[in-house]
Amino acid sequence: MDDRELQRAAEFLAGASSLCVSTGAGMSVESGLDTFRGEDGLWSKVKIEEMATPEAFRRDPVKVWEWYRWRRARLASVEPHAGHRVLAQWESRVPDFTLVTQNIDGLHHRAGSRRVLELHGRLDVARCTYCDYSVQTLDDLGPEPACPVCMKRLRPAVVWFGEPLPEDALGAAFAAAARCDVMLVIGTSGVVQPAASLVELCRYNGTRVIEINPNATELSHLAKVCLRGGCRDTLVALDAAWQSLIT
Ligand code: BV8
Repeated sequence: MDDRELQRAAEFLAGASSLCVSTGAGMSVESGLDTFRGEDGLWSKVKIEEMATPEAFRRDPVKVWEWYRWRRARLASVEPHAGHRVLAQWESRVPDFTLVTQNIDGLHHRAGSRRVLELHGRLDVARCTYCDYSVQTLDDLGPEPACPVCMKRLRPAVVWFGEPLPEDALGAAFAAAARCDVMLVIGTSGVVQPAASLVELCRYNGTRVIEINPNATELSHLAKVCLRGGCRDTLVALDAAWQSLIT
């Protein structure tokens, strides 16, 4: 990682009055979870249209639930890392701080972040396909969980492709992206919409964008600073550089 670029990013953060952080699956790699795209990504093993759409669930609910049951079991065995904890600490360091995540793993909450806008739902929540029952647990709910209230099937409380994002979270995320003076984009390929367009907003309002990603992405051209490294160590180093500017 380039020290000069790290210093520049730290100066942007030290001067920020409104900071928006947007995270994707790369944020959780160092906790042991998979990304979606790239060599060993989840989509290299299963097809989106077979597993992550409402049509797929209608076609074969048992197969789709089994895939999420496997992901839930994996999530039960991982922990947030030091990078998650750094972001939780930054909530109180900036007057206006917003954390937006595409991730469904809940690791930001477990690391202590309190104000998290979750755009794609939560893997540790299952909800009824018919009534408004839901349950937050990573216990194994079995191969075909039924709602204890109305006996209909349960599904993962995530946003599938072709489903709308939660309006409140999306609205708040766009508002934060529109007003922030620094945007930090971490561990996302910038492929999935509408999440990726949060960063596009920064093109028009002079926001300074910092990207943390070992690889170039669809969003890199919008960034003033690209920190090419893993997010855990990069966030720890960035936090230290920022602290040395303000103490
Ligand atoms: C909607 C939950 C409308 C499920 C997810 C054509 C053009 C444009 C858009 C579309 C289109 N056709 C369809 C669409 C819309 C579609 C879409 O964007 N499709 C894509 C594939 C083109 N979007 C939707 O359908 C959305 N809904 O538009 O609804 C609507 C409105 C009203 C009424 C009805 C409908 C819904 C999108 C949400 C889908 N659900 N997840 C599940 O997880 O099972 S999205 C899924 O992808 C995950 O949530 C994930 O977060 C998200 C994005 O992926 P990334 O996070 O970026 O992860 P990725 O693997 O791609 O990249 C990881 C990055 O990490 C890499 O860059 C890598 O280099 C980096 N990395 C690796 N290691 C590290 C690291 N970084 C840092 N540190 C490391 N150590």
